[in-house]
Amino acid sequence: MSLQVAYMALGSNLGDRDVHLEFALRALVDLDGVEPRVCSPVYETDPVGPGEQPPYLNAVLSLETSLVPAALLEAMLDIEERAGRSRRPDVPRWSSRSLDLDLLLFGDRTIDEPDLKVPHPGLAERAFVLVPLADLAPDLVHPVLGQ
Ligand code: A4P
Ligand code: MG
Repeated sequence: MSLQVAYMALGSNLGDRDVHLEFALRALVDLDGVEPRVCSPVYETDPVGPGEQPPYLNAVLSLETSLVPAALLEAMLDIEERAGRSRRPDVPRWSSRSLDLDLLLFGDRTIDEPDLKVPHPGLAERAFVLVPLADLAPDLVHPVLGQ
C-alpha cells in the first residue's frame, strides 16, 4: 500500500499524563510502517462529557503510514493497553483514561465499519481536537463536511 498521511489524537487524564503521552509517541516511533511527523503543542483541557473527571492533556500527531487503517487501529489499541488503559466491561465508556488514541483522519478516506469510523465522528465538534489539529494543518478540509 502507498504511504498515507494520518492524524491521530492523543489524550490522557489519569496518572502521569505527560508520561503516557510520551510513551505513546515513543511506541509510535518504534512501530514498523509508521513514521510520526509533527506533534502539536500539548494542551490542558477541561473534560467534555458526562460525570466528574480530571482535566486532560490533549495533542494531535501527524504521521505517514504504509499500514492499512485496521492495522493502524490495532496497533493503537495495543499501545493504549500497554499504557495501562483498562478495557474491562465494567469500565464505563468515557471514563478517565491513562491513554486514549483516536484516529482522526486517514488520507481523505471515509471508513464506516463497526469498530472503525474515519473521519472520527467527534472530530468536528471538539475543541480539544480541532485546536491542536489546526496547529498542524490550518488548511486541512474535512473530507466529508468540506469545512
Ligand atoms: N473506534 C471507531 N472509530 C475509531 C477511530 N477513528 N479511532 C472504535 C479510534 N477508535 C475508533 O474506543 C472504543 C472503540 O472505538 C475502539 O475499540 C475502536 O474500535 P475507546 O477509545 O475505548 O472509547 P472511548 O474513547 O471511551 O469513546 P470515544 O467515543 O472514542 O470517546 P472519545 O471520542 O475518545 O472521547 N475531554 C477532553 N477535554 N479531552 C479528551 O480527550 N476524551 C473523551 C473520550 C471524552 N472527553 C474528553 C476527551
Ligand atoms: Mg477513544
